[in-house]
Amino acid sequence: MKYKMIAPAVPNIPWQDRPEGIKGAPIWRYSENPVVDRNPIDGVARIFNSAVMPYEGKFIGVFRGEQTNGVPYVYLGRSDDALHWTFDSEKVPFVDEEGKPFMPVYAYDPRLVKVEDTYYIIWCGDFYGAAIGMAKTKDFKTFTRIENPFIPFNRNAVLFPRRINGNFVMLSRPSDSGHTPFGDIFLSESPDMTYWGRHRHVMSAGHEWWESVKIGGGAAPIETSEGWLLFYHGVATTCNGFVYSIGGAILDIDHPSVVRYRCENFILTPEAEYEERGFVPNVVFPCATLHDSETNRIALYYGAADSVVGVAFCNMDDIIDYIKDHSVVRETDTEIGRR
Ligand code: BMA
Repeated sequence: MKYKMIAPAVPNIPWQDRPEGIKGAPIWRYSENPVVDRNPIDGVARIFNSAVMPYEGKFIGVFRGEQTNGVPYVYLGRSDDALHWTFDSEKVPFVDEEGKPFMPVYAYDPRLVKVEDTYYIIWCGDFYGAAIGMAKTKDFKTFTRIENPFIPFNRNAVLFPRRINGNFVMLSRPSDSGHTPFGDIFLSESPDMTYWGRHRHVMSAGHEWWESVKIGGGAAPIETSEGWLLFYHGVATTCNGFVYSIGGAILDIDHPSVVRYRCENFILTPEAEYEERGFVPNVVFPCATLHDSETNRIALYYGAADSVVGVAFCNMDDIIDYIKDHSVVRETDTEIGRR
């Protein structure tokens, strides 16, 4: 292996070898995609943009379930192989610090990140406007809401999997109240998961045409010997609406507001039928990876067409090389991001 992945070994992550004839970025779709299909549970029409994690030798995840009344919520799912999932029929029962029910008005695009001994769920919800909601759990039985980190409007928040320079670190995308036609990725720090500050700009939309409208943090960054490997989403506009693709960047390990490498090409763009066609066509939206530091294998989980969940595989060394070989960084990437 060329580069080091600084993460636990998870030898049972799903995997398929690279097929012949891959063009562009060295990443390939699971041949049995989608792994979660429509109408997965009673009362839920579609599960997509969702995040999974290794847990007790198996896998667990938080899933965006679009209810049949149209309201999105977070549902818990479990799997032995991270490909076949069973879901709780009830929404995740969030409580407040006193243990009383405290359900978000709605919750979508959940991320799931373990920092130290706690699992954090981060979503976009209503805080008198779209903003970031958060909860923590240690046992996936009690889910305690913690303070909303940011005032509206904000979306696409994801935590780094460890403290950096003593603080928790979160990426997010300040936005507006609608289908935001702009947006850069920022970073904020917190000593305690309550107070967030030392905000820094990380990277701008608009570098390349495929990400010309807005970008947003995707999967939790993976710690590597080359820096933090980030899969994010980038949005282009067309005469028929937005197109969501997946991009790749490598952030500085100690100062992650500094972008070391940023791939000028998308890593994955809607091509498969289930990505091009669906409730919202032409969307691939990354929310999590499973990764194994013994083999440097990565399984990337993404929502497809706001309808289903897909998995794509890549080898970390190859994807880092591809990002480096096609890297274009500008001043807004390489500066510390403070004005
Ligand atoms: C964004 C979010 C995502 C969704 C995407 C495409 O604004 O709502 O959940 O996948 O739009 O519809």
